[in-house]
Amino acid sequence: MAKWTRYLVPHLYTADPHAHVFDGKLYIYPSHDIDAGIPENDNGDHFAMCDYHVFSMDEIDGEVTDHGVALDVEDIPWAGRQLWDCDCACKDGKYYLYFPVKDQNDIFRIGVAISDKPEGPFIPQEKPLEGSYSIDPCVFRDADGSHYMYFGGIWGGQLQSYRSNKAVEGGQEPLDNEPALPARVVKLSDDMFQFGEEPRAVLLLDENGEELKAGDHDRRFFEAAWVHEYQGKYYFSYSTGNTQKICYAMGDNPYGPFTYEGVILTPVVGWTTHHSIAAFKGKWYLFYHDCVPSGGKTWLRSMKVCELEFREDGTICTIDGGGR
Ligand code: FUB
Repeated sequence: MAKWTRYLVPHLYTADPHAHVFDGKLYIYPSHDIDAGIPENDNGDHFAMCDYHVFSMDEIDGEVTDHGVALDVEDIPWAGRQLWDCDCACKDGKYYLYFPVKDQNDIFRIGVAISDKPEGPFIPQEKPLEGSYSIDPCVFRDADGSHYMYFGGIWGGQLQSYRSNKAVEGGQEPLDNEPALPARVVKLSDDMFQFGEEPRAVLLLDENGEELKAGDHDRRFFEAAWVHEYQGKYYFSYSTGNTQKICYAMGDNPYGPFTYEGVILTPVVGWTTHHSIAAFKGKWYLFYHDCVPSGGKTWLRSMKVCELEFREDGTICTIDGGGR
């Protein structure tokens, strides 16, 4: 187990916690899990979330404030069902909440909602971002002020249904010896409401410079992209899905390619694993979730935090998730 871990919210089930520091305060943007009574399946239908709450903290071990409902699926004009992992970015005093939800044809798209405050409430745009697809947006602000969105997730996240940013009929995962499906990265437009370019593949390379293969379930990308920068290097971290690891790869710029480095978090109790990494008041933290408080119900997760340690060479010390 990690040296110090803390469950953050006892009164709601929360997952996929994406943490950011805005004006010296830590804000967390998680999914809000509910028990919708839908049987578990590989499509993730049982993750039937309907709204988001935003949380904030002045100290990592201090009180966690629940700011209430920040966005409700009922208020998104184009939405159908399933509000999955969201993320927030700040530009010029405005806050942009990016979220995936299935549209009325049951296709995941990524939407954006805006607020003057980091905790919302957020007002959604009339339509999803043009050309968006799949799930799990995370937004990284580079030192020059550009914002990059990383997104994608296979199986229930529908990424296997796209090639070169176009939907393909009957899309499947590649064969085991073919390159794995990549996450996508795209620079956002200056106004933050659209993609500023065509999304590109996030290439994950092995130690020989070869792309990770689809059959390499212990290392290939599945979902839950996150990017942070540390000492001039860009770290792309992600979930391996069915093998339940949070792994990371390192690169020299926000587009990659990224070379696989190792495991940040071993399996947790539950099925999904999803995280974020943020520095707050001089220390680095891993935010993640597990299903211990719900007694192992995979669709009722609880977010938590622990300290993250870097070695001198910039590699990350592995944290024991306590599962499997
Ligand atoms: O919370 C719903 C989905 O489960 C997320 O979008 C995935 O990353 C997984 O955590």
